Amino acid sequence: MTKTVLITGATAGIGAATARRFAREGWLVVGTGRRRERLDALAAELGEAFHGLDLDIRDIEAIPAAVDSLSERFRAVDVLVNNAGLAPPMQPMQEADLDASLNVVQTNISGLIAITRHLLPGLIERKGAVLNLSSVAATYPYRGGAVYAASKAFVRQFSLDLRCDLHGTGVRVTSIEPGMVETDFTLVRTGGDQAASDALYAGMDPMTGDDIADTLHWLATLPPHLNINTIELMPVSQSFAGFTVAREGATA
Ligand code: 8X3
Repeated sequence: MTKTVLITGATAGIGAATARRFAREGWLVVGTGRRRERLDALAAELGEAFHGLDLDIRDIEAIPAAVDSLSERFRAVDVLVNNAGLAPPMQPMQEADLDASLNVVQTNISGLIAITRHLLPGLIERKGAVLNLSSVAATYPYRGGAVYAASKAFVRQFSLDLRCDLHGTGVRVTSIEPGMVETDFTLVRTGGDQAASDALYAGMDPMTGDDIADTLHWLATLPPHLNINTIELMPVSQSFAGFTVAREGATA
């Protein structure tokens, strides 16, 4: 039987790659996003398998009506991919813009909770799966990442606790925790500075949206008795920097 995946934030990056991957494998794909022209472009590319749903995930009151407006063909969601998310410009908290910080909370946390809550009864009925995009930032702190990293730590812990709530239902939940992936994500994080974004990836070999889409498809098609709780991925060229010490008399 044909299965249905709903992917939030499907208009770019990991979300768009995931929409392509699932459509290619014969799934019905609902992709949510704010940019209608990008949803239309995906629909033109993927054809009847794809339905673009206008939704700003921060608008939590609009979520139930938007999801319930899906036609019968697309309404029976088997797998929810909570991908919509963003990072504010990398700034230490003492200099960060408060609105940009709260925007992250509304998108990465409130929106994710609201759409998950709305879809859970159907996911339980179909013994489906919730695949949540967290980040290595959930585990490894770095300067300028406080709100973003904390939001991703929320996603990781939410995923683990959701497993407890869903115990016995057959619904699977995974926290997917990637490191550096080359997408528009970094362009948002650098405040739209293409040169700064390019510099982050210069001379390394980052993961791609397709790498993460492959992982998501693999998770969605595992045998039903198997749950991957968390999965952490990094490009080989990214690793860990360790602790730092502030010394008297030093400037940084
Ligand atoms: C972002 C991960 O490594 O690019 O989620 O900061 S990293």
